[in-house]
Amino acid sequence: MPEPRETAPAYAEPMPIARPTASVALEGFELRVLHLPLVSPFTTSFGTETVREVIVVRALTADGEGWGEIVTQADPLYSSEYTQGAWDVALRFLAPALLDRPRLAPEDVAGMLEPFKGHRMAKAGLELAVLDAALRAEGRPLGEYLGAVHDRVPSGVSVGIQRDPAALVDAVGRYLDDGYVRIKIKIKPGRDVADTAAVRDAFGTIPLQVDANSAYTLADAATLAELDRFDLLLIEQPLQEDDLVDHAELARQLRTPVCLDESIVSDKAAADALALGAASVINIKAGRVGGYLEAVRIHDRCRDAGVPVWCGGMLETGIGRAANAALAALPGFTLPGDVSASSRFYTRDIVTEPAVLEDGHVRVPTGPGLGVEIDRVAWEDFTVARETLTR
Ligand code: OSB
Ligand code: MG
Repeated sequence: MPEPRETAPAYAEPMPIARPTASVALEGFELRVLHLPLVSPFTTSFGTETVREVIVVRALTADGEGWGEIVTQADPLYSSEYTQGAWDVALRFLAPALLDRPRLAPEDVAGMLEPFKGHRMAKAGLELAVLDAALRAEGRPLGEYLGAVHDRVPSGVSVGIQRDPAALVDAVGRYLDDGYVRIKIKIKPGRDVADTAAVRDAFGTIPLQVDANSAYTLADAATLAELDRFDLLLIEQPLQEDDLVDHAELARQLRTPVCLDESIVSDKAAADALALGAASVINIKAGRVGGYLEAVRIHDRCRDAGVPVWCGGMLETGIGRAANAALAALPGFTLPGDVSASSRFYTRDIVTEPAVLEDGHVRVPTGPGLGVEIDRVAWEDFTVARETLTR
């Protein structure tokens, strides 16, 4: 008989990281809410953003600092998490739990935060800051730590819903001119078939996919099946977050591969989705699943199962984008991710060398930790709230 549950539930995989870091002596966390203006409004089925509100985490340790990013948005429209909720839970529960110990290793963070339900984006941002601090102290790049096998990754771009299909074609044309190797367009009911047709007709056989951000129900299956004729790479999250069974039913009715984003909140959710046939592709976002270590577990699972994955994005600053590039360089990321250049969203970023597009690719940073340095002036200029907790 198995022992009563003491360490991990039965579905947990062994720690995937080949070589863990040394522990750090955590002394404090500084959290800041930043407001970064977007180069242009970003519209999805759930709303329009003109300013990226984000929480930047600075871990303070005896051996130096580390940086993380909590990728919640201002409103709980993509998922239940939102900035003020993440701010509250991080300051009230998560950071104090981590500060309770004299030393901790990045690999311990998720387990220490597990008693607190949900709030995965908040947990991911704290874990990344601790991980960055530990790796910087060892002079070791995040990509190497996670298991990256490429020094650059192909760059796809997520294009928001535009005024009309003609404006969408203009926007997509500009990104293709920039060199992006894959286009994703956002869709919603009433802005799906015609928008997709316009892009397919204008640009021929480009790698193209659509993202519904859970705007449909199974009753819309006939409309979604009309997208089959456009030879899309995939359709991303057509139904609600908790609709795994309906996604499996929809997948049987579509020729277009179904990819899940919002539904995949953990490695366990990924295992369930694959078992049910709810997804044949998975979008991995570290924030959504509670951190980069959980993201690697999902990558490993999908790779073993022969299921392609790609790296999603949450309009990250240069902090999260650097980490995403490292993650996207793992071998199972066989589809281009939403790892676009900083200039896709920002004229001014908070790192000194924001990611640029080179021949349709983004470089995986090679410096210690995230491999990017914070632009302290920009960080300061964009700050709208700050709080520091110490041991
Ligand atoms: O569904 O992938 C999504 C941005 C915010 C919230 C959800 C999503 C997105 C994107 C942007 O599509 C991807 C990016 O950061 O480049
Ligand atoms: Mg998505």
